[in-house]
Amino acid sequence: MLRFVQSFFVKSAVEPADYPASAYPEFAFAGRSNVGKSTLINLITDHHGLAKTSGTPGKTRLLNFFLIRYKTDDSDTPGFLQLTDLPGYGFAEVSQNEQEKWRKMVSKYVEQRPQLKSIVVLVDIRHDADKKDILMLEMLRLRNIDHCVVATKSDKIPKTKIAKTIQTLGKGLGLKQEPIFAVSALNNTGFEPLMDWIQSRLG
Ligand SMILES: Nc1nc2c(ncn2[C@@H]2O[C@H](COP(=O)(O)OP(=O)(O)OP(=O)(O)O)[C@@H](O)[C@H]2O)c(=O)[nH]1
Ligand SMILES: [Mg+2]
Repeated sequence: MLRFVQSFFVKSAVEPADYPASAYPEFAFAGRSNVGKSTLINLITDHHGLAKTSGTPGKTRLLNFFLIRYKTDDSDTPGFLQLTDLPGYGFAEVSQNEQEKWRKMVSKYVEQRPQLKSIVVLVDIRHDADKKDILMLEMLRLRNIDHCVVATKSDKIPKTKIAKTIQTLGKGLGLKQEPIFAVSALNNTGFEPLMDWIQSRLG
């Protein structure tokens, strides 16, 4: 099993020139604002308050880079990777201009970050497949960027409905090979398959 044993906030950035230099594989978290990206980062790093979270959509407006020291059961030697908390998309009160800024920030990141290994796209388990998420996933497929989907807030629906719901959601999102995992930060459940998936991406 993959375990994150230490985590540090490195910096926030908008422009590629300001991204932190890093030789480590990087995993980014994308999704609608308020879906739970920052909460997920805090949970898998077991580091409360590492990424700032909020009930108000639009908390994360910059790219936030985190450095992680990890261990796996297979090796005594620790390894390093980076996580990136991407600004959320799709909240209502945002101007056209802000949306364009967001689009540029994220497309520059995926184009100009060679360390980027994979993107975890978060969706809310309670909602049907959303246009903005579908567009995000299409962009990743077109650019050949490895990715998976995490359905957050699974505590909000009955346990017995989780499997069926993510299956339907995956279809609606047009997923083919890509896996979809259900997680709950509230109950701290469902994270193991995601951690296994990340581990499988570490060379
Ligand atoms: N019930 C429940 N609430 C959650 C879960 N994950 C996140 N939340 C709540 O959802 C809200 C938004 O979480 P954030 O992690 O700040 O969301 P975000 O995706 O980082 O949002 P932006 O920074 O605006 O893009 C917070 O109030 C969290 O406590 C979950 O699994 N279950
Ligand atoms: Mg956030």
